[in-house]
Amino acid sequence: MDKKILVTSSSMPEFEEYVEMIKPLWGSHWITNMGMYHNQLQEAICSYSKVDNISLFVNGHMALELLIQAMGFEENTEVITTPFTFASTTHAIVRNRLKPVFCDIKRDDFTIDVDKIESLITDKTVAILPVHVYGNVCDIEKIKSIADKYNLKVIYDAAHTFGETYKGLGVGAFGDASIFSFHATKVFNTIEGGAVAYSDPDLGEKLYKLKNFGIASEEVVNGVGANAKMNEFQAAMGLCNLKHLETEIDKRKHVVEEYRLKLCNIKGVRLNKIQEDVSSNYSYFPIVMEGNNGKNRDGLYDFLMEHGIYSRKYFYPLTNAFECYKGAFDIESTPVAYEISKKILTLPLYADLTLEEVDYICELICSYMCGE
Ligand code: T4K
Repeated sequence: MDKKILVTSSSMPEFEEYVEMIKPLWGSHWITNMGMYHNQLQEAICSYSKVDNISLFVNGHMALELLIQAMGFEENTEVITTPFTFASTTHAIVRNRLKPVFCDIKRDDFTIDVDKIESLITDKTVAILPVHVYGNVCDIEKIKSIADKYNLKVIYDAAHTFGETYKGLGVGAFGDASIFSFHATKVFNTIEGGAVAYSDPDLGEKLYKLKNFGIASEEVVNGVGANAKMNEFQAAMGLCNLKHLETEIDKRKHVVEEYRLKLCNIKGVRLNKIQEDVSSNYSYFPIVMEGNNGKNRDGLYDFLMEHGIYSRKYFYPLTNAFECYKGAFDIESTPVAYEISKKILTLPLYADLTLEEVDYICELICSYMCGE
């Protein structure tokens, strides 16, 4: 196959559809600061994701960073989280001058191991920040019962989970708040973008001010806010993409089913667990290279790349092993996450990936695993 296949490819509306959508902006000249499309998208996303309230942001990271800030935790207090995630999760905690305390993950769905949370709680713990990694939903009930018992806040990094439901309820409706990412690489994108889903209206007001310089009114600035507003071009992209999201998710479902069918019997390749209570958005397709005959993740990554297939090692290295945190954390405190980070590979997945392309990738995996 001559074509390069990257790990993903942004979903985009037809060019004309987007152009039609942005045309009125040349009339109004109102292109940012909670404009018409921003407000329309906020409402549309609220209803689509089945949550009480949504606050839009310029990207998922700023949504998370400012959400943590809005919680008003005392400096140097502790937040229990996992290191098997994108840089954003850990950086958002550290940039708020809080201390991440790393909990290990489960082997089967890579989410926080709830049985290991309680032993990490100290009198400095203020919150749990679990990640619904790859769209795999954490053990929500157990996390709630621990948080209730110790009076902790729960903030979900739901960056990968937009559009999913858990037991029929919007996945963003759990915990004190959740963040979604609408980055170009996500199931639903606003080019760059993100949102906080929340239920407490006071939190909504704080978020609004934090993303808009702390401005309360034209003459009153009563908070030290940042600037993290979503602009009208992003929101217009979101409104277009939202119309096609169900179709896009359905196409991704077919891609995932084809992968599962073709890879389920390959010795040494383990697939992501299917969660019965979750309506998946099919955002990522991770495989765990358990190894066979000396075949390993890095070998497969290189082999696929030689054939034009650009898989990714999400999430390697673990965030607690990042160079910028050298000496700050004990990597051995999360042995399962460490092991998985060395074995994980996310395969190409996007709505327009053809089943023939999936078959080709699977044949390559098969030939790598079975070859000498
Ligand atoms: N929490 C979690 C758990 C996250 O995974 C993320 C983001 C966040 C929080 C923060 O949300 P944001 O602030 O990003 O909204 C990508 C994404 O940039 C990032 O959003 C995502 N997680 C992370 C897992 O993946 P990179 O550095 O791997 O992206 P990059 O540029 O290498 O792109 C990967 C592939 O995507 C390319 O090979 C092709 C495709 N692509 C990329 C771009 C930029 C497109 O098709 N179109 C594009 O415009 O981080």
